[in-house]
Amino acid sequence: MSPYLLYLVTDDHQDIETLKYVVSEAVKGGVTMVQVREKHGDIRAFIERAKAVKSVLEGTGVPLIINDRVDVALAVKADGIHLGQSDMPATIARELIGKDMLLGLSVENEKQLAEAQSLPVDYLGVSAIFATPTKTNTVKHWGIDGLKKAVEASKLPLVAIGGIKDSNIRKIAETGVDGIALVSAICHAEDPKLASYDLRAIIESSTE
Ligand code: TZP
Ligand code: MG
Repeated sequence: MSPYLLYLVTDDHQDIETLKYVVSEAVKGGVTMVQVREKHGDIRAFIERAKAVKSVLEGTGVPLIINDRVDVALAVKADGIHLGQSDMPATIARELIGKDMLLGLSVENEKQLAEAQSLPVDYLGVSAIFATPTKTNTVKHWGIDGLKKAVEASKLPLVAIGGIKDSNIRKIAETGVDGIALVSAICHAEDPKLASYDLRAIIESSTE
């Protein structure tokens, strides 16, 4: 099983208690990786929330990934870091984090996908598959066909993100992508554990 299979990305609008609840339930439901994504608070709040998620993940075997900030990832001793195209360059990040921490990078077009193949990263986030209210400054919507082409073109593992939910996740899984990352389909679900369980079941049944 790919470690990226069902990849929860947290919602920075949820308070810390909700954040812990969602992560805890999502892990019980079968998410395989968790990224703490903070776009609004300051660094202190980011560290506090990352530590809270880390304590929830302790002993579960589910890796903790930090979005954007290498300093926060190092400060909380996370398992990895996920960078965007305007964050610290991947080569510099790799020097700082060492060879063992996971490093992910978002690619927003074919040129970035091609360039990323020679970077010292572990996986690529294909952003965004569909338009989504969760992130409105997306550059391109790859769609299913674009994602299929990306899977063919990439030797690095790919994680699809953006607008993925129960009604379209099967089609995404069928492209051969290594993982699927979601915010609202899990964070805003009435029952994040059940949502995670159901989403994972769809992925696993479409890749058998
Ligand atoms: N990067 C590209 S789209 C996105 C991120 C962080 C948001 C995905 O959120 P949702 O709610 O799963 O569409
Ligand atoms: Mg980012």
